[in-house]
Amino acid sequence: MEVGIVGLPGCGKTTLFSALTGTRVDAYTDKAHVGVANIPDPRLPAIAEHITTRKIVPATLRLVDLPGVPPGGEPKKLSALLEQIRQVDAICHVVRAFDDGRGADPARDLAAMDTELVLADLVVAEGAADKAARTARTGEREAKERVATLERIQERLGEGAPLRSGDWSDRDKAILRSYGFITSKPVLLVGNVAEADLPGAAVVAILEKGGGRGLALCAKLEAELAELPEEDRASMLESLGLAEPAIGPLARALHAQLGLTTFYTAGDKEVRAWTIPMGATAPEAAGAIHSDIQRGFIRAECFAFDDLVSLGSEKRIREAGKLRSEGKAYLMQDGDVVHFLFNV
Ligand SMILES: Nc1nc2c(ncn2[C@@H]2O[C@H](COP(=O)(O)OP(=O)(O)O)[C@@H](O)[C@H]2O)c(=O)[nH]1
Ligand SMILES: [Mg+2]
Repeated sequence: MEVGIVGLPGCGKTTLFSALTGTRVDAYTDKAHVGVANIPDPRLPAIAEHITTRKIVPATLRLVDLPGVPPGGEPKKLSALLEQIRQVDAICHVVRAFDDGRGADPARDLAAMDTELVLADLVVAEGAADKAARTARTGEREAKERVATLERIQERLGEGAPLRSGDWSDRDKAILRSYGFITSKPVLLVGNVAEADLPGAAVVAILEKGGGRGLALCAKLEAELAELPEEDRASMLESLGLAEPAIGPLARALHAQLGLTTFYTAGDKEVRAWTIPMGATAPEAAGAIHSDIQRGFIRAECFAFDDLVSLGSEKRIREAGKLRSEGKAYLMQDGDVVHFLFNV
């Protein structure tokens, strides 16, 4: 899963990327930066309280800090950017809501960037519609349906509306996916507010006006937080009235939009969180760890995180009959703690 950070130049993408991934990057290049952010998860230390372990390993989020292109900027740079956005699974759309000396107009900036993305999809939709219309003339049923859907897609885009909103059937959605439209990707709208404007509810309301999910943060503050030693972070957060660094709500919102869930492995070597699609089977979850474990899957020994907390140890879980042995068809549940048995 890869999340692209998208937004106009100067909105704070690189600042946010550095803060979330803990990498230092030269803020003023127009190359994409790729990095990994650790997803904080209170269930990890809670598991380690009951299962003695040497190391805690959080799940991660892959982030790509994409270059910003000004509206009406160089077409070559814009098409290179659009190509990169097509590769990511979800978009984190950063909108400047702090005054950088030019004032701030998050609604305008959001619309400006969205317009570029809508236009890019419109070009793809037009090409696809022409092609589908030619195939439909040969009487192919599937192509006729495609033409009808592509007409509706063009209509929406023509009105300037992104494809993620709108009433699409499962068939339509399959067609949308097959063309990799940018505006049908899951998106999180991130308002980058001044520290004084935190928690930023007003900006979130502005961003969510056109539909979609919003979140406010202050990238500069997040960067400062990331530089602080762990033990000083809590007091700084508290003094700002914040419950946690922005990576928490950001990762949770992206997971919800991408339909992702978390399971755990726990042993004396490490307690670790893993990210999988909701509804993944036990062998698919095993594949998130290693393809060999998926291929050689025998069964999964598994219990619920909540049972570990209420019963207090693996031994008591076993005694209470809460340790389950699950086969290939088992659908993973959020918070499962799993030990996979496999052949190589
Ligand atoms: N006041 C303030 N300045 C910020 C914030 N985030 C970024 N900046 C500044 O805005 C400028 C552009 O930031 P940068 O992260 O390079 O933006 P990018 O072009 O979107 O990658 C830099 O001078 C940052 O220090 C913020 O939350 N508050
Ligand atoms: Mg940048």
